[in-house]
Amino acid sequence: MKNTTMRLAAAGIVLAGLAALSGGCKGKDGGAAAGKPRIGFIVKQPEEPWFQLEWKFADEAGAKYGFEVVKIGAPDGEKVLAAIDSLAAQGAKGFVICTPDVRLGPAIVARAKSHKMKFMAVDDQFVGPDGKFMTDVHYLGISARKIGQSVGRELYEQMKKRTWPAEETAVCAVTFEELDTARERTDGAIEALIEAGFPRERIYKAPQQKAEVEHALNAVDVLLTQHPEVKRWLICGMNDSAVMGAVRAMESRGFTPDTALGIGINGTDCIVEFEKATPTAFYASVLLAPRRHGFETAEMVYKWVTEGVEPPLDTRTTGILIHRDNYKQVRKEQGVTD
Ligand code: FCA
Repeated sequence: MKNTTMRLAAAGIVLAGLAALSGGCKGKDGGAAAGKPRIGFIVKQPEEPWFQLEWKFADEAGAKYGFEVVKIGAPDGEKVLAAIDSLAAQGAKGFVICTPDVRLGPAIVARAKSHKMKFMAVDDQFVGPDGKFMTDVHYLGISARKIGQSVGRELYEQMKKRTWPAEETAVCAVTFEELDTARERTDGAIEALIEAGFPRERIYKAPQQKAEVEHALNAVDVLLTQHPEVKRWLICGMNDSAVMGAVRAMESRGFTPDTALGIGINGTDCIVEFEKATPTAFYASVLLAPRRHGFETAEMVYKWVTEGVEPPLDTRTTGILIHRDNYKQVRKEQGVTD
């Protein structure tokens, strides 16, 4: 796992390097060599299928309007600022960013301003020095609490359908509370479970230190050690990776789809689970709208820098529940086939 993460992080660095290199061949306009306008698309975790899909759909916007998308993986603040400089050097007039840390917001705004660049935040909303959202920064994200609530409701429904006795069952919420969009999702799920009638005292949080499968696995392993009495688990988390980590931790303690049930969010990173010959405890996911997050943000920034059309300040997207039996069909309908 570690090796894969490191290789992928290295790939991010290579991407950033390539982007910087291609800045060397500027055209007369100070922009792209081929005369195509450039838009940057910076993401915090280039190894996540979610972000790869955003890039893919941004490229589709580029193909439609005739601009080039410079894709950069930036897992920390230093790389983010270097990426913005590199984009400016390549003549890009704007970019889309999912920042690795929402508290970098003010630094990103300042750096973009210094290069007179327009930009939008995607997925993770910037937070100012006062701890409040920077609502003056254009943003497209998900309706996090509502999506979380739909996960909670479905977990409860499935528990009833399987006639699992509530007194033998507990909830494992893999949390990442320092990121608002993540906290809203797990809070929403917990809220809906309680509202449906699940006993509050058997809802346990497993805080992950980083939003990665391996960290979710470790956090849940600790929780399982603390609660050997629990016979059945309902699992929620901020995204597919969180729930996949939990499922792996449960499997190694002997839990199966008959005793554990997880629902993710993203609907993009979990496809491997659905493709396994035998069902796993990863029961379902909420498929978000990567096409809107990738295509529309790139399109909006492009129109902003070329036609002066300012994007809406705040756009929220929704999701659709997918599972083994319908994921191919729904993804096709939503235009999310890889
Ligand atoms: C965050 C998460 C991603 C995805 C996105 C919409 O950035 O890290 O996995 O869920 O929100």
